[in-house]
Amino acid sequence: MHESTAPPTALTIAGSDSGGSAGMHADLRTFFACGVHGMTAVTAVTVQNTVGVTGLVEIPPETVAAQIDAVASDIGVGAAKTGVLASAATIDAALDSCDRHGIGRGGRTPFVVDPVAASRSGEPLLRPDALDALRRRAFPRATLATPNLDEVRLLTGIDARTRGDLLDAAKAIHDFGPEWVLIKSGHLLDDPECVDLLFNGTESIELPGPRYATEHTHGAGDVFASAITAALAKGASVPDAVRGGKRFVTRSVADAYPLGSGVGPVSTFWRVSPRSY
Ligand code: PXL
Repeated sequence: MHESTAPPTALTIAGSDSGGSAGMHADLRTFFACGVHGMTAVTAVTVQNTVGVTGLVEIPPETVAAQIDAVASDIGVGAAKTGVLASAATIDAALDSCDRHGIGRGGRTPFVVDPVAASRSGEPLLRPDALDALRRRAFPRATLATPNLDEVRLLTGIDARTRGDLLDAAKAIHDFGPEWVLIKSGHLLDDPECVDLLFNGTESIELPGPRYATEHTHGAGDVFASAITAALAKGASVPDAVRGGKRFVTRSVADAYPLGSGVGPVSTFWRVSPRSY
């Protein structure tokens, strides 16, 4: 009998998008494209298409924790990330489980906290009480926090509008306790480039990249954080994982495609089946 070797594994603690563009759907596609076995702890089910989110049902916090317990105790988690965490109760339950299994700072497993707060079309995906729980529970355990500029504003009150503001944003998020912070500058629409900033309290690394004129960027932040998580699951250092993730998401934005009558997704096809559809 032929026995093959298992690939590295990664877990996303995130919500689903019925339209297939963002959330755990984007995360799983990215894990697959990066050669990593993806697993999920689903936190919320959204009713969603390319136009917007019309419903959100939260999964009970104990079920979120049970999903993490189930995969961590049997399969093992090479690296983990978060997406939509829905509520303070879900964050507490998920972080309790992560603590039990050594996921996050102080444990064996790298942990990327992507503090998703709203949908691409602006609908809230987090209860207001969850912001404090992110600051109190999730960031102190994060190997890497990956906020965009809207999330920086919600979490810190800092309204970053230029490249020069990114370090202040990174310092303010770093004060909540993550080892590294990646400020994603995709929302700086006046900037001709898309330069993200990685910071660990002493070292700051600028990550230059092109900015593409596409409106189809749904799921870009999820794909970026997932590509980083996949690289961490393979044993990369945080700066190398972030550089690789930036290359992955940049190419995904370059190949973004229209879908429905609203905002289409960034593409993960290019890595696995270029031009075959
Ligand atoms: O892209 C952020 C995101 C994450 N997770 C879910 C979403 C969205 C954006 O719409 O719906 C479930």
